[in-house]
Amino acid sequence: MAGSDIPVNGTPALGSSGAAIQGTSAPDTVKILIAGGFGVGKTTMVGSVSEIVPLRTEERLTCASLGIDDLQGLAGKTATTVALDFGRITIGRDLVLYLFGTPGQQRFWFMWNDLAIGALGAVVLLDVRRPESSFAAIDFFERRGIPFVVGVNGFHGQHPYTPEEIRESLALPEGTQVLLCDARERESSRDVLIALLDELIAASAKASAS
Ligand SMILES: Nc1nc2c(ncn2[C@@H]2O[C@H](COP(=O)(O)OP(=O)(O)OP(=O)(O)O)[C@@H](O)[C@H]2O)c(=O)[nH]1
Ligand SMILES: [Mg+2]
Repeated sequence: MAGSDIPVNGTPALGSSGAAIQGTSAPDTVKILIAGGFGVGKTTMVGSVSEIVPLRTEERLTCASLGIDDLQGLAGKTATTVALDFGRITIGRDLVLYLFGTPGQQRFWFMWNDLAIGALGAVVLLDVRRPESSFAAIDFFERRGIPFVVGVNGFHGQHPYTPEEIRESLALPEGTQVLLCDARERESSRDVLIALLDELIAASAKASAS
């Protein structure tokens, strides 16, 4: 992990965005999950957008996973997340997002409850070729009332469906944001996070108005 400025007990260390060192107030920090099914590009997204070298907990996929992990369409995949990914991105001068990528394989889903503690929102990433692999993730956040946006990772840069078609086919609640993206591209991943932030701000404004 690229080290010294990793938060301890949820508090950003001095200098994580520079604000504390300059004597101004510390930045706000927000915990975001990057979730979704097996091999949809979660680790790739955290890595593309993080401004620190991300922490990864990946293990090699070996023949022991044959018959357990469905690698259809994932010919180049050699490793899988067994605990979490961790990255960080600073938005503007006073907002730091801590990004936690979840493990995708069903046998590790028990960790999602712990990873979700304190999370304000989530990106549910899906592989446009296998959207069903992220159904459980959508269900997870819907049940807990955690705001989320859907990032559609067009593997090989292909987006055969419009956001509206995807929203309908997933029967997502009205207003759920669906964004076409490329998890390998920093700007594309950042745009998905900004859409989620807009969602969180709107949810917070709605809550204070009621
Ligand atoms: N062509 C292409 N490959 C991608 C894209 N996103 C991810 N990959 C590749 O697909 C494989 C799976 O990506 P990961 O980021 O490991 O997916 P993951 O969701 O973290 O996987 P798990 O942790 O095992 O659930 C890797 O080999 C990536 O390099 C994409 O948009 N296009
Ligand atoms: Mg991963």
